[in-house]
Amino acid sequence: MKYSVIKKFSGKNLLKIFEKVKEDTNGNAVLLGYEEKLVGGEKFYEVIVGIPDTKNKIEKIEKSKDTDFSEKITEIREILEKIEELKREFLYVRENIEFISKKTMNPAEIRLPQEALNFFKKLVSRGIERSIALSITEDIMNSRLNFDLKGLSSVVSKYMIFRNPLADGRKKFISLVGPTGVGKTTTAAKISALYAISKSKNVALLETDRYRIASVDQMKKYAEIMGVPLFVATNPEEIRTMLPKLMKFDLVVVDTMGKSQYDIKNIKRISSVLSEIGNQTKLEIALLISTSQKDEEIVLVIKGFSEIGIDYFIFTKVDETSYPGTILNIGCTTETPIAFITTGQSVPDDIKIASPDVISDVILGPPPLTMYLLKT
Ligand SMILES: Nc1nc2c(ncn2[C@@H]2O[C@H](COP(=O)(O)OP(=O)(O)OP(=O)(O)O)[C@@H](O)[C@H]2O)c(=O)[nH]1
Ligand SMILES: [Mg+2]
Repeated sequence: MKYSVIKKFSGKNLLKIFEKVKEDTNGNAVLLGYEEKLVGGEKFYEVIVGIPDTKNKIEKIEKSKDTDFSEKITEIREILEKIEELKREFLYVRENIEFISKKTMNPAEIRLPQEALNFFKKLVSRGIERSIALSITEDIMNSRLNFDLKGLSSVVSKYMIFRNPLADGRKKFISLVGPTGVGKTTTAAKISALYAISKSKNVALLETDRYRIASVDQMKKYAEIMGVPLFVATNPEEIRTMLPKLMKFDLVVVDTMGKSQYDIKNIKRISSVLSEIGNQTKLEIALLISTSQKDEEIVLVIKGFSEIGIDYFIFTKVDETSYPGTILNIGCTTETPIAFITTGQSVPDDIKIASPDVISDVILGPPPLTMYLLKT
């Protein structure tokens, strides 16, 4: 240690010397030496103290701070690398969990060549039923296609039907029905924007939800943003009166109230409101299905709403599930086509017309967790 000052204190009383040292140096002194002497038969003390060189000390502290800081940065970097590695491992484990947790492989699966087996595993990990995944994999193999997006896209229409309701260019009403909170109001706005913007058609929105004032307000906001007129008619009489005006539009997107698939009484009520429109003009009915629901529950949703007569499905909230294979599983078990998928809360952007490419991309694309991790 360096000292800026080295001082000697002397006296007969050691305690008093130390008090003096403390006073003179503000308690900063460090004892360097001490001597006891006899002068004229009396004890005499000499104390040598040093005042540490604080400037030097500060420099040293600063220096050590610098070293500490760069060491900390290296440490943080190492931790971040570790986190990245853990993320990768976690995603890998997650992808395989679904596969492993299912029953052991059957002989047909075991016979698959390695590349085909990896693709099959990928499909299963994304929620596609094992038997469907096997059939798709074999199809790709037998058609000598690659195990990639293009390969899947080439065979996927064997398993589900696609229909773009906007492609025929006919004047029509499209009504959106489905369980509560599935995304009907938001999707109605998205569809109207899709048609108004891409096809430059006259589009209107019709709100029929009589229970939720919020739905009307929500719709008003969307209609304003997109410059699309909004009509509100909440009972068959009002609809009847309004129909002549509405039938002048190329497309009217009709929002309905959300009802549980088990609430058959109210589903019938929606059906009777919609038949006011269907009796007079072309009406197509889309059932909205939340993609993150279990396949078994979705089957019950379809059953519950079958009373209304469904023309096609819209799978919503695809961005909220790691298992979009559900879309394919449901597509396989019904003759009903799929029209759109919705992929987020943003109106009007987060909607896509369903197609083999779009569905294959969703199935083989990164799961939502990866998307969020990549974003953050
Ligand atoms: N993540 C995600 N959220 C969505 C999507 N579509 C709609 N939502 C959100 O889901 C919530 C409900 O959407 P709404 O459009 O009000 O649903 P609704 O079916 O009209 O609801 P009810 O009228 O109450 O039956 C809102 O917070 C929407 O922003 C989607 O594709 N992805
Ligand atoms: Mg609504």
